[in-house]
Amino acid sequence: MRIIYSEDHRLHFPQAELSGGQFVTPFERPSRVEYVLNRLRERKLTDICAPGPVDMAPVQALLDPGYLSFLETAWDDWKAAGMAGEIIAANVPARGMHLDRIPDNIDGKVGYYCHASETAITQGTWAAALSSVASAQSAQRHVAAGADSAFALCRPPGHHATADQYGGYCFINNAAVVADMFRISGATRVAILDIDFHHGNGTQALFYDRADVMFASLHGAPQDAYPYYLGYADEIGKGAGEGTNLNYPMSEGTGFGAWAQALDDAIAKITAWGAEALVVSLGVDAYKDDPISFFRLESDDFTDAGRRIGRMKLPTVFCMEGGYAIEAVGINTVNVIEGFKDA
Ligand code: SP5
Ligand code: ZN
Repeated sequence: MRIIYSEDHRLHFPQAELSGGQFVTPFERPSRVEYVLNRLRERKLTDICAPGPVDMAPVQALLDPGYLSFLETAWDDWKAAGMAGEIIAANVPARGMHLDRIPDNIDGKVGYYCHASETAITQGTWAAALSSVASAQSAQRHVAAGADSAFALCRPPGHHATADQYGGYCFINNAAVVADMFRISGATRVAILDIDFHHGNGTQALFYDRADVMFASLHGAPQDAYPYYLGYADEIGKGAGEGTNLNYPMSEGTGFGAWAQALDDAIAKITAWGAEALVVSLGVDAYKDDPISFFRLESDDFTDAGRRIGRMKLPTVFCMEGGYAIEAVGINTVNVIEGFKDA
């Protein structure tokens, strides 16, 4: 399987994540990619390439132009305003306030375009986010040109990013851009299967009213897990998109038995719907030792999951999302890929 990643992911490495009222080294850190690459090489998966340049047209077609220009200049604007540290949102438009009037002040803008203040922006964040979506796009082009599958080792991840908000370590929704590119390049129906521990709120929001992209997510129940305010089972899509959004919220301690049942149900529905291409939001934070999650998958379970996904026999692009049990991230991610290949 072709694997695509950019060294420019390193340009995004804030010093701080706001966690439990303290600033800690971000869970989402550059070494995650190293562990995946090392494991890929160990397992002789060595078709590893850098992406071509980012193609902004599909990104601009899907996302809000004001949001993209905010991200592009946020660091310079922040510094020009005399801010000493990294960009952290300290204010958000809350209940009863204007949700549609964008402040001129950079501190106000940051809050407007952010939905989770754990995520900091730093000098290289925009360049890294572009390199991440460039990897996803190269993977999509590889599959659209006839390959069975490709793995975009995206960093930063994407599935929490909406058309106009960042958060949850995500800035540009890589998987969503890939799905939309499959549509643009001729697929009638595209499915996104999100197996990251966290609900893919950004992806859901981007396609909620669309009938051409089905979104299915397995995740920690929103009552107890980030992103908290979305991801309930009764969110089924709206308008033309009614019936094409599938949420599988699960409780603390969920192991592979219940998780795999949800996976099989999602796979059956995607298959019955008639998807022509598949995008997998590949997070491995459902792992039992993940430091910020509460499912109990074992490393071997990821191989099993990959095999189930592979049996769909759809053209497939994997986009890396989360997974923070650092040493195991490589093993678990590559297990999914190997299971998929062996199906
Ligand atoms: C892509 C992805 O997996 N994003 C996840 C974002 C999670 N953000 C909330 C993190 C909450 C961390 N809580 C720390 C608990 C430490 N025991
Ligand atoms: Zn996650």
